[in-house]
Amino acid sequence: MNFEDIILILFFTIFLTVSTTNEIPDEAETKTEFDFFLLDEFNKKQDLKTDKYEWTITKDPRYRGKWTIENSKNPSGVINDTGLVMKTEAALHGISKEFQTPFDPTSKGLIIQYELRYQEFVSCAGSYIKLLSQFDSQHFSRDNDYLIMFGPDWCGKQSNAVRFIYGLNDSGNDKEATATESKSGSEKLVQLEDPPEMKLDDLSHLYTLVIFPNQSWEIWVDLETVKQGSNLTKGFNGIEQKWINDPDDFEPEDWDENEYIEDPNAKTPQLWDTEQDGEWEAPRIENPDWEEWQPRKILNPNWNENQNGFAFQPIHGMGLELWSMGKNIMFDNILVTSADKINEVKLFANQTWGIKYHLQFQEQERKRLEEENKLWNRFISFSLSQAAKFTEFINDHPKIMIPAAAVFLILIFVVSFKIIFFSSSKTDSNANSNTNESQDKKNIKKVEGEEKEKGGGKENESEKEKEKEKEKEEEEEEEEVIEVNSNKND
Ligand SMILES: [Ca+2]
Repeated sequence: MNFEDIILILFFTIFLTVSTTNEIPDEAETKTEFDFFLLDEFNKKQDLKTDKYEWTITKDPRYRGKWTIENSKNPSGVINDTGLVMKTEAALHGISKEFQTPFDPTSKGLIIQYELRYQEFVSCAGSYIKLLSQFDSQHFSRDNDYLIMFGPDWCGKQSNAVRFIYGLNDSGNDKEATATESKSGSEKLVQLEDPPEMKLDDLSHLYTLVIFPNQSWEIWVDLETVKQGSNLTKGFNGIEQKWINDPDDFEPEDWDENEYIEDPNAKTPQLWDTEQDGEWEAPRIENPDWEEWQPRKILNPNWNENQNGFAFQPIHGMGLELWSMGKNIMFDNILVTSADKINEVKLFANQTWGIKYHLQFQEQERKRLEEENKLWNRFISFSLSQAAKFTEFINDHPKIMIPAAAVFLILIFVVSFKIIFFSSSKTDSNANSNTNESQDKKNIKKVEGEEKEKGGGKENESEKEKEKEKEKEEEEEEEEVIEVNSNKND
Protein backbone atom coordinates (compact mmCIF):
# COMPACT_ATOMS: atom_id res chain seq x y z
CA MET A 1 0.00 0.00 0.00
CA ASN A 2 1.56 3.28 -1.05
CA PHE A 3 1.10 6.74 0.38
CA GLU A 4 -1.58 7.73 -2.10
CA ASP A 5 -3.71 4.73 -1.13
CA ILE A 6 -3.41 5.70 2.51
CA ILE A 7 -4.47 9.23 1.64
CA LEU A 8 -7.50 7.97 -0.26
CA ILE A 9 -8.56 5.66 2.58
CA LEU A 10 -8.11 8.46 5.10
CA PHE A 11 -10.09 10.86 3.00
CA PHE A 12 -12.98 8.48 2.48
CA THR A 13 -13.06 7.60 6.16
CA ILE A 14 -13.33 11.27 7.02
CA PHE A 15 -15.85 11.84 4.26
CA LEU A 16 -17.98 8.88 5.30
CA THR A 17 -17.95 10.06 8.91
CA VAL A 18 -19.04 13.47 7.76
CA SER A 19 -21.73 12.27 5.38
CA THR A 20 -23.16 9.52 7.56
CA THR A 21 -23.70 11.82 10.51
CA ASN A 22 -26.15 13.43 8.07
CA GLU A 23 -25.20 16.87 9.23
CA ILE A 24 -23.70 19.53 7.04
CA PRO A 25 -20.16 20.02 8.30
CA ASP A 26 -18.78 23.31 9.43
CA GLU A 27 -15.93 24.25 7.15
CA ALA A 28 -13.50 24.46 10.05
CA GLU A 29 -14.33 20.93 11.24
CA THR A 30 -13.59 18.95 8.13
CA LYS A 31 -9.83 18.76 8.07
CA THR A 32 -6.71 17.92 9.96
CA GLU A 33 -3.76 20.24 10.57
CA PHE A 34 -1.21 20.78 7.81
CA ASP A 35 2.22 22.29 7.78
CA PHE A 36 2.10 24.49 4.70
CA PHE A 37 4.17 27.59 4.13
CA LEU A 38 0.99 29.61 3.89
CA LEU A 39 -2.67 28.72 4.06
CA ASP A 40 -5.48 31.24 4.12
CA GLU A 41 -8.88 29.76 4.85
CA PHE A 42 -10.56 33.09 5.62
CA ASN A 43 -12.31 31.46 8.55
CA LYS A 44 -12.03 34.36 10.91
CA LYS A 45 -12.92 37.97 10.33
CA GLN A 46 -9.68 39.58 9.29
CA ASP A 47 -8.97 43.25 9.22
CA LEU A 48 -8.27 43.84 5.57
CA LYS A 49 -6.71 47.24 6.08
CA THR A 50 -4.27 47.43 8.93
CA ASP A 51 -2.40 44.27 9.72
CA LYS A 52 0.74 44.16 7.61
CA TYR A 53 0.75 40.38 7.34
CA GLU A 54 -2.90 40.09 6.55
CA TRP A 55 -4.41 41.14 3.26
CA THR A 56 -3.94 44.78 2.38
CA ILE A 57 -6.31 46.57 0.02
CA THR A 58 -4.30 48.79 -2.28
CA LYS A 59 -4.48 52.55 -1.96
CA ASP A 60 -3.91 53.01 -5.68
CA PRO A 61 -6.91 55.17 -6.73
CA ARG A 62 -7.45 53.22 -9.96
CA TYR A 63 -8.57 50.26 -7.85
CA ARG A 64 -12.03 51.21 -6.59
CA GLY A 65 -13.35 47.64 -6.26
CA LYS A 66 -14.41 46.58 -2.73
CA TRP A 67 -13.12 43.46 -0.99
CA THR A 68 -14.75 41.67 1.94
CA ILE A 69 -14.38 38.45 3.84
CA GLU A 70 -17.88 37.03 4.04
CA ASN A 71 -20.05 33.93 3.97
CA SER A 72 -20.55 32.14 0.70
CA LYS A 73 -23.92 32.17 -1.00
CA ASN A 74 -26.15 29.12 -1.52
CA PRO A 75 -25.44 26.44 -2.47
CA SER A 76 -22.59 26.85 -0.02
CA GLY A 77 -22.01 23.15 0.68
CA VAL A 78 -20.41 23.44 4.11
CA ILE A 79 -21.79 25.87 6.64
CA ASN A 80 -19.95 28.94 7.93
CA ASP A 81 -17.82 28.95 4.85
CA THR A 82 -16.18 32.31 4.47
CA GLY A 83 -13.91 33.51 1.73
CA LEU A 84 -12.35 36.58 0.21
CA VAL A 85 -14.88 38.25 -2.09
CA MET A 86 -14.60 40.77 -4.93
CA LYS A 87 -17.65 42.94 -4.49
CA THR A 88 -17.82 45.57 -7.18
CA GLU A 89 -19.12 45.26 -10.71
CA ALA A 90 -17.06 46.74 -13.55
CA ALA A 91 -14.12 47.75 -11.40
CA LEU A 92 -10.46 47.09 -10.83
CA HIS A 93 -9.78 45.24 -7.58
CA GLY A 94 -6.37 45.19 -5.90
CA ILE A 95 -5.35 43.36 -2.74
CA SER A 96 -2.12 41.72 -1.64
CA LYS A 97 -0.43 39.93 1.20
CA GLU A 98 3.22 40.17 2.23
CA PHE A 99 4.78 36.96 3.54
CA GLN A 100 6.30 37.27 7.02
CA THR A 101 9.40 35.60 5.64
CA PRO A 102 10.07 35.22 1.91
CA PHE A 103 9.32 31.80 0.43
CA ASP A 104 12.24 30.31 -1.50
CA PRO A 105 11.17 27.61 -4.01
CA THR A 106 14.71 26.87 -5.25
CA SER A 107 15.37 23.53 -3.57
CA LYS A 108 11.88 22.09 -3.06
CA GLY A 109 9.76 23.64 -5.77
CA LEU A 110 6.43 25.35 -5.41
CA ILE A 111 2.70 24.70 -5.20
CA ILE A 112 0.05 27.37 -5.37
CA GLN A 113 -3.56 26.31 -5.01
CA TYR A 114 -6.86 28.07 -4.41
CA GLU A 115 -10.60 27.73 -4.67
CA LEU A 116 -12.51 30.04 -6.93
CA ARG A 117 -16.24 30.45 -7.10
CA TYR A 118 -18.28 32.67 -9.41
CA GLN A 119 -21.23 32.87 -7.03
CA GLU A 120 -23.36 34.51 -9.69
CA PHE A 121 -23.15 35.04 -13.43
CA VAL A 122 -19.95 36.79 -14.47
CA SER A 123 -19.44 37.85 -18.08
CA CYS A 124 -15.78 38.77 -17.83
CA ALA A 125 -13.23 38.65 -15.02
CA GLY A 126 -9.62 37.98 -14.27
CA SER A 127 -9.36 35.55 -11.35
CA TYR A 128 -5.66 34.80 -11.17
CA ILE A 129 -3.05 35.25 -8.46
CA LYS A 130 0.36 36.84 -8.83
CA LEU A 131 3.38 35.75 -6.83
CA LEU A 132 5.55 38.77 -6.21
CA SER A 133 9.11 39.77 -5.64
CA GLN A 134 9.65 42.65 -3.20
CA PHE A 135 6.72 45.07 -3.31
CA ASP A 136 4.81 47.71 -1.39
CA SER A 137 1.44 46.27 -0.42
CA GLN A 138 -0.05 49.72 0.24
CA HIS A 139 0.38 50.66 -3.40
CA PHE A 140 0.17 47.28 -5.08
CA SER A 141 -1.01 47.51 -8.69
CA ARG A 142 -0.60 46.09 -12.18
CA ASP A 143 2.71 47.98 -12.35
CA ASN A 144 4.32 45.61 -9.86
CA ASP A 145 6.73 42.97 -11.16
CA TYR A 146 5.63 39.44 -10.65
CA LEU A 147 7.38 36.10 -10.76
CA ILE A 148 4.37 33.94 -11.56
CA MET A 149 0.81 34.60 -12.57
CA PHE A 150 -1.52 31.65 -12.28
CA GLY A 151 -5.24 31.07 -12.53
CA PRO A 152 -8.46 31.49 -14.50
CA ASP A 153 -9.07 34.36 -16.85
CA TRP A 154 -12.58 34.52 -18.26
CA CYS A 155 -13.98 36.78 -20.92
CA GLY A 156 -16.30 34.94 -23.28
CA LYS A 157 -14.81 34.20 -26.69
CA GLN A 158 -11.62 36.09 -25.98
CA SER A 159 -10.57 34.16 -22.93
CA ASN A 160 -11.57 30.95 -21.22
CA ALA A 161 -8.23 29.90 -19.82
CA VAL A 162 -6.23 28.92 -16.79
CA ARG A 163 -3.25 31.19 -17.37
CA PHE A 164 0.31 30.39 -16.40
CA ILE A 165 2.86 33.15 -16.97
CA TYR A 166 6.30 33.27 -15.42
CA GLY A 167 9.49 35.30 -15.53
CA LEU A 168 12.02 33.55 -17.75
CA ASN A 169 15.50 33.23 -16.35
CA ASP A 170 17.56 34.36 -19.31
CA SER A 171 20.33 36.23 -17.58
CA GLY A 172 23.06 36.70 -20.10
CA ASN A 173 20.70 37.51 -22.95
CA ASP A 174 20.30 40.92 -24.56
CA LYS A 175 17.85 42.54 -22.16
CA GLU A 176 16.84 45.36 -24.48
CA ALA A 177 15.72 42.91 -27.13
CA THR A 178 13.88 40.43 -24.94
CA ALA A 179 12.40 42.41 -22.08
CA THR A 180 9.53 43.80 -24.12
CA GLU A 181 6.82 42.50 -21.81
CA SER A 182 8.72 42.63 -18.58
CA LYS A 183 8.22 45.41 -16.13
CA SER A 184 11.47 44.85 -14.36
CA GLY A 185 13.77 44.45 -17.33
CA SER A 186 15.58 41.64 -15.58
CA GLU A 187 13.31 38.89 -16.81
CA LYS A 188 11.08 38.23 -19.72
CA LEU A 189 7.55 37.06 -19.04
CA VAL A 190 6.56 33.96 -20.95
CA GLN A 191 3.12 32.47 -21.16
CA LEU A 192 1.76 28.94 -21.53
CA GLU A 193 0.76 28.72 -25.20
CA ASP A 194 -2.22 26.41 -25.02
CA PRO A 195 -3.77 26.91 -21.58
CA PRO A 196 -6.48 24.60 -20.21
CA GLU A 197 -10.06 25.79 -19.82
CA MET A 198 -11.55 26.93 -16.55
CA LYS A 199 -14.84 25.81 -14.97
CA LEU A 200 -17.78 28.12 -15.48
CA ASP A 201 -20.65 26.97 -13.30
CA ASP A 202 -21.51 28.71 -10.03
CA LEU A 203 -19.89 26.14 -7.71
CA SER A 204 -16.43 26.11 -6.09
CA HIS A 205 -13.56 24.94 -8.26
CA LEU A 206 -9.98 24.26 -7.36
CA TYR A 207 -6.94 25.45 -9.33
CA THR A 208 -3.44 24.16 -8.64
CA LEU A 209 -0.02 24.85 -10.12
CA VAL A 210 2.90 22.61 -9.17
CA ILE A 211 6.48 23.41 -10.21
CA PHE A 212 9.08 20.85 -9.20
CA PRO A 213 12.72 21.82 -8.58
CA ASN A 214 13.70 20.16 -11.90
CA GLN A 215 11.26 22.54 -13.63
CA SER A 216 8.72 19.90 -14.55
CA TRP A 217 5.25 21.23 -13.84
CA GLU A 218 1.55 20.35 -13.62
CA ILE A 219 -1.72 22.24 -13.65
CA TRP A 220 -4.71 20.66 -11.94
CA VAL A 221 -8.33 21.72 -12.14
CA ASP A 222 -10.45 20.12 -9.42
CA LEU A 223 -7.50 17.82 -8.61
CA GLU A 224 -7.34 16.45 -12.15
CA THR A 225 -4.16 17.05 -14.12
CA VAL A 226 -5.22 19.10 -17.14
CA LYS A 227 -1.78 20.14 -18.37
CA GLN A 228 1.80 19.22 -17.60
CA GLY A 229 5.30 19.52 -18.96
CA SER A 230 8.76 18.13 -18.31
CA ASN A 231 10.36 21.55 -18.58
CA LEU A 232 9.47 25.21 -18.67
CA THR A 233 11.04 26.12 -21.97
CA LYS A 234 8.77 24.27 -24.42
CA GLY A 235 5.19 25.30 -25.10
CA PHE A 236 5.53 28.83 -23.79
CA ASN A 237 5.10 31.93 -25.92
CA GLY A 238 8.13 34.14 -26.11
CA ILE A 239 10.88 31.58 -25.56
CA GLU A 240 13.53 31.52 -28.27
CA GLN A 241 14.18 27.99 -29.57
CA LYS A 242 17.74 26.95 -30.36
CA TRP A 243 17.12 25.94 -34.00
CA ILE A 244 14.88 27.94 -36.29
CA ASN A 245 13.93 27.90 -39.97
CA ASP A 246 16.37 29.94 -42.07
CA PRO A 247 14.33 32.96 -43.22
CA ASP A 248 16.62 33.30 -46.28
CA ASP A 249 16.01 29.77 -47.51
CA PHE A 250 13.27 29.50 -50.17
CA GLU A 251 11.70 26.57 -52.00
CA PRO A 252 13.56 26.02 -55.33
CA GLU A 253 11.48 26.89 -58.38
CA ASP A 254 11.88 23.43 -59.92
CA TRP A 255 10.84 21.62 -56.73
CA ASP A 256 8.41 18.81 -57.58
CA GLU A 257 5.31 19.74 -55.55
CA ASN A 258 3.07 16.91 -56.75
CA GLU A 259 2.48 14.45 -53.96
CA TYR A 260 0.35 12.24 -56.28
CA ILE A 261 0.76 11.57 -59.98
CA GLU A 262 -1.03 9.54 -62.65
CA ASP A 263 0.22 5.96 -62.71
CA PRO A 264 2.59 5.88 -65.75
CA ASN A 265 2.20 2.09 -66.08
CA ALA A 266 -1.57 2.12 -66.26
CA LYS A 267 -3.11 1.41 -69.65
CA THR A 268 -6.55 2.10 -71.05
CA PRO A 269 -8.65 -1.08 -70.54
CA GLN A 270 -9.33 -2.96 -73.77
CA LEU A 271 -13.10 -2.76 -73.45
CA TRP A 272 -13.09 0.98 -72.70
CA ASP A 273 -15.51 2.82 -74.97
CA THR A 274 -14.68 6.53 -74.97
CA GLU A 275 -18.03 7.42 -76.50
CA GLN A 276 -19.96 5.58 -73.82
CA ASP A 277 -17.61 5.80 -70.82
CA GLY A 278 -16.01 9.21 -71.43
CA GLU A 279 -12.30 10.01 -71.50
CA TRP A 280 -10.27 7.38 -69.64
CA GLU A 281 -8.23 8.65 -66.69
CA ALA A 282 -5.27 6.78 -65.24
CA PRO A 283 -5.42 5.98 -61.48
CA ARG A 284 -3.31 8.28 -59.27
CA ILE A 285 -0.40 6.94 -57.25
CA GLU A 286 2.08 8.42 -54.78
CA ASN A 287 4.82 10.35 -56.53
CA PRO A 288 8.09 8.47 -55.83
CA ASP A 289 10.11 11.65 -56.45
CA TRP A 290 8.02 13.79 -54.14
CA GLU A 291 9.49 15.08 -50.93
CA GLU A 292 8.11 17.78 -48.63
CA TRP A 293 10.25 20.85 -48.86
CA GLN A 294 11.63 22.09 -45.55
CA PRO A 295 13.62 25.26 -45.05
CA ARG A 296 17.13 24.87 -43.74
CA LYS A 297 17.53 25.03 -39.94
CA ILE A 298 19.92 27.58 -38.53
CA LEU A 299 21.07 28.42 -35.06
CA ASN A 300 18.71 31.09 -33.70
CA PRO A 301 20.78 34.26 -33.22
CA ASN A 302 18.44 35.30 -30.35
CA TRP A 303 18.78 32.01 -28.51
CA ASN A 304 21.03 31.82 -25.52
CA GLU A 305 21.95 28.80 -23.49
CA ASN A 306 21.09 30.56 -20.26
CA GLN A 307 17.33 30.17 -20.75
CA ASN A 308 16.85 28.18 -17.63
CA GLY A 309 13.08 28.26 -17.37
CA PHE A 310 11.68 29.73 -14.19
CA ALA A 311 14.01 32.04 -12.33
CA PHE A 312 13.69 30.44 -8.90
CA GLN A 313 14.06 33.20 -6.37
CA PRO A 314 12.49 34.20 -3.07
CA ILE A 315 8.78 35.09 -3.26
CA HIS A 316 7.88 37.98 -0.99
CA GLY A 317 4.13 37.91 -1.24
CA MET A 318 1.11 37.48 -3.44
CA GLY A 319 -1.47 39.77 -4.91
CA LEU A 320 -4.76 39.82 -6.71
CA GLU A 321 -4.94 42.60 -9.23
CA LEU A 322 -8.05 42.04 -11.25
CA TRP A 323 -10.64 43.60 -13.47
CA SER A 324 -14.14 42.20 -13.21
CA MET A 325 -17.45 42.88 -14.94
CA GLY A 326 -19.31 40.73 -12.40
CA LYS A 327 -19.44 40.74 -8.63
CA ASN A 328 -19.25 38.36 -5.66
CA ILE A 329 -16.34 36.33 -6.96
CA MET A 330 -15.02 34.31 -4.03
CA PHE A 331 -11.50 33.09 -3.33
CA ASP A 332 -10.87 30.56 -0.58
CA ASN A 333 -8.23 28.22 0.84
CA ILE A 334 -5.32 29.97 -0.83
CA LEU A 335 -2.27 27.84 -0.29
CA VAL A 336 1.43 28.29 -1.03
CA THR A 337 3.91 25.56 -0.19
CA SER A 338 6.80 23.51 -1.51
CA ALA A 339 6.29 20.77 -4.11
CA ASP A 340 7.46 18.03 -1.71
CA LYS A 341 4.12 18.53 0.11
CA ILE A 342 2.16 17.39 -2.92
CA ASN A 343 0.40 14.51 -1.13
CA GLU A 344 -0.56 16.69 1.82
CA VAL A 345 -1.90 19.31 -0.59
CA LYS A 346 -4.10 16.66 -2.22
CA LEU A 347 -5.30 15.42 1.13
CA PHE A 348 -6.08 18.96 2.28
CA ALA A 349 -7.93 19.62 -1.00
CA ASN A 350 -10.02 16.46 -0.60
CA GLN A 351 -10.90 17.38 2.97
CA THR A 352 -11.90 20.93 2.10
CA TRP A 353 -12.80 21.57 -1.52
CA GLY A 354 -13.73 17.90 -2.14
CA ILE A 355 -16.36 17.82 0.59
CA LYS A 356 -17.54 21.36 -0.13
CA TYR A 357 -17.99 20.76 -3.86
CA HIS A 358 -19.73 17.43 -3.32
CA LEU A 359 -22.26 19.03 -0.96
CA GLN A 360 -22.71 22.09 -3.16
CA PHE A 361 -23.45 19.81 -6.06
CA GLN A 362 -25.95 17.76 -4.05
CA GLU A 363 -27.68 20.93 -2.90
CA GLN A 364 -27.87 22.23 -6.47
CA GLU A 365 -29.20 18.91 -7.75
CA ARG A 366 -31.83 18.77 -5.01
CA LYS A 367 -33.08 22.23 -6.00
CA ARG A 368 -33.11 21.30 -9.66
CA LEU A 369 -35.15 18.17 -8.96
CA GLU A 370 -37.54 20.16 -6.78
CA GLU A 371 -38.11 22.57 -9.67
CA GLU A 372 -38.63 19.69 -12.06
CA ASN A 373 -41.10 18.04 -9.69
CA LYS A 374 -43.02 21.27 -9.39
CA LEU A 375 -43.42 21.45 -13.15
CA TRP A 376 -44.33 17.78 -13.29
CA ASN A 377 -46.99 18.15 -10.63
CA ARG A 378 -48.47 21.07 -12.52
CA PHE A 379 -48.56 18.99 -15.66
CA ILE A 380 -50.24 16.07 -13.90
CA SER A 381 -52.95 18.18 -12.31
CA PHE A 382 -53.55 19.94 -15.60
CA SER A 383 -53.86 16.58 -17.39
CA LEU A 384 -56.24 15.23 -14.77
CA SER A 385 -58.51 18.24 -15.03
CA GLN A 386 -58.57 17.96 -18.82
CA ALA A 387 -59.32 14.24 -18.59
CA ALA A 388 -62.25 14.96 -16.26
CA LYS A 389 -63.64 17.50 -18.71
CA PHE A 390 -63.17 15.05 -21.56
CA THR A 391 -65.05 12.28 -19.74
CA GLU A 392 -67.89 14.64 -19.05
CA PHE A 393 -68.01 15.61 -22.72
CA ILE A 394 -68.04 11.98 -23.87
CA ASN A 395 -70.86 11.15 -21.44
CA ASP A 396 -72.88 13.92 -23.04
CA HIS A 397 -72.02 12.78 -26.61
CA PRO A 398 -72.00 8.96 -26.57
CA LYS A 399 -71.89 8.71 -30.43
CA ILE A 400 -68.29 9.84 -30.72
CA MET A 401 -67.07 7.63 -27.90
CA ILE A 402 -64.99 5.20 -30.06
CA PRO A 403 -63.08 7.73 -32.26
CA ALA A 404 -62.57 9.98 -29.27
CA ALA A 405 -61.16 7.10 -27.21
CA ALA A 406 -58.78 6.27 -30.11
CA VAL A 407 -57.53 9.88 -30.29
CA PHE A 408 -57.12 9.88 -26.52
CA LEU A 409 -55.03 6.69 -26.62
CA ILE A 410 -52.79 8.08 -29.35
CA LEU A 411 -52.30 11.25 -27.33
CA ILE A 412 -51.33 9.23 -24.27
CA PHE A 413 -48.90 7.21 -26.37
CA VAL A 414 -47.22 10.33 -27.84
CA VAL A 415 -46.92 12.08 -24.48
CA SER A 416 -45.51 8.97 -22.77
CA PHE A 417 -43.03 8.47 -25.58
CA LYS A 418 -41.83 12.05 -25.25
CA ILE A 419 -41.53 11.80 -21.46
CA ILE A 420 -39.65 8.49 -21.53
CA PHE A 421 -37.17 9.34 -24.26
CA PHE A 422 -36.62 13.03 -23.73
CA SER A 423 -36.45 13.22 -19.98
CA SER A 424 -34.16 10.23 -19.46
CA SER A 425 -31.00 12.30 -19.93
CA LYS A 426 -32.03 14.57 -17.06
CA THR A 427 -32.57 11.76 -14.63
CA ASP A 428 -29.33 10.09 -15.59
CA SER A 429 -27.23 9.30 -12.57
CA ASN A 430 -24.33 10.96 -14.39
CA ALA A 431 -26.22 14.23 -14.21
CA ASN A 432 -23.21 15.60 -12.38
CA SER A 433 -21.05 16.33 -15.35
CA ASN A 434 -23.98 16.87 -17.69
CA THR A 435 -25.46 19.64 -15.61
CA ASN A 436 -22.19 21.41 -15.08
CA GLU A 437 -21.10 21.09 -18.67
CA SER A 438 -24.39 22.50 -19.84
CA GLN A 439 -24.03 25.26 -17.27
CA ASP A 440 -20.61 26.04 -18.75
CA LYS A 441 -22.10 26.16 -22.23
CA LYS A 442 -24.94 28.34 -20.98
CA ASN A 443 -22.48 30.81 -19.53
CA ILE A 444 -20.45 30.91 -22.73
CA LYS A 445 -23.64 31.46 -24.71
CA LYS A 446 -24.80 34.17 -22.35
CA VAL A 447 -21.54 36.06 -22.67
CA GLU A 448 -21.52 35.67 -26.43
CA GLY A 449 -25.05 37.08 -26.48
CA GLU A 450 -23.97 40.04 -24.40
CA GLU A 451 -20.99 40.62 -26.66
CA LYS A 452 -23.27 40.82 -29.65
CA GLU A 453 -25.62 43.20 -27.90
CA LYS A 454 -22.69 45.47 -27.25
CA GLY A 455 -22.27 45.97 -30.98
CA GLY A 456 -20.54 42.76 -31.93
CA GLY A 457 -21.13 40.80 -35.15
CA LYS A 458 -24.67 40.48 -36.46
CA GLU A 459 -24.14 37.18 -38.18
CA ASN A 460 -26.04 35.18 -35.61
CA GLU A 461 -28.67 37.80 -34.83
CA SER A 462 -31.53 35.77 -36.31
CA GLU A 463 -30.42 32.69 -34.38
CA LYS A 464 -30.46 34.70 -31.19
CA GLU A 465 -33.96 35.98 -31.96
CA LYS A 466 -35.11 32.45 -32.61
CA GLU A 467 -33.70 31.42 -29.28
CA LYS A 468 -35.45 34.30 -27.54
CA GLU A 469 -38.74 33.40 -29.20
CA LYS A 470 -38.32 29.81 -28.11
CA GLU A 471 -37.64 30.89 -24.54
CA LYS A 472 -40.69 33.15 -24.65
CA GLU A 473 -42.85 30.33 -25.97
CA GLU A 474 -41.65 28.07 -23.22
CA GLU A 475 -42.42 30.70 -20.62
CA GLU A 476 -45.89 31.25 -22.09
CA GLU A 477 -46.56 27.53 -22.10
CA GLU A 478 -45.58 27.34 -18.46
CA GLU A 479 -47.78 30.33 -17.61
CA GLU A 480 -50.67 28.71 -19.44
CA VAL A 481 -50.41 25.62 -17.29
CA ILE A 482 -50.32 27.70 -14.14
CA GLU A 483 -53.30 29.71 -15.33
CA VAL A 484 -55.36 26.63 -16.13
CA ASN A 485 -54.58 25.26 -12.72
CA SER A 486 -55.52 28.40 -10.90
CA ASN A 487 -58.76 28.59 -12.92
CA LYS A 488 -59.51 25.08 -11.89
CA ASN A 489 -58.81 25.88 -8.28
CA ASP A 490 -61.16 28.84 -8.53
CA1 LIG B 1 -13.09 29.35 3.79
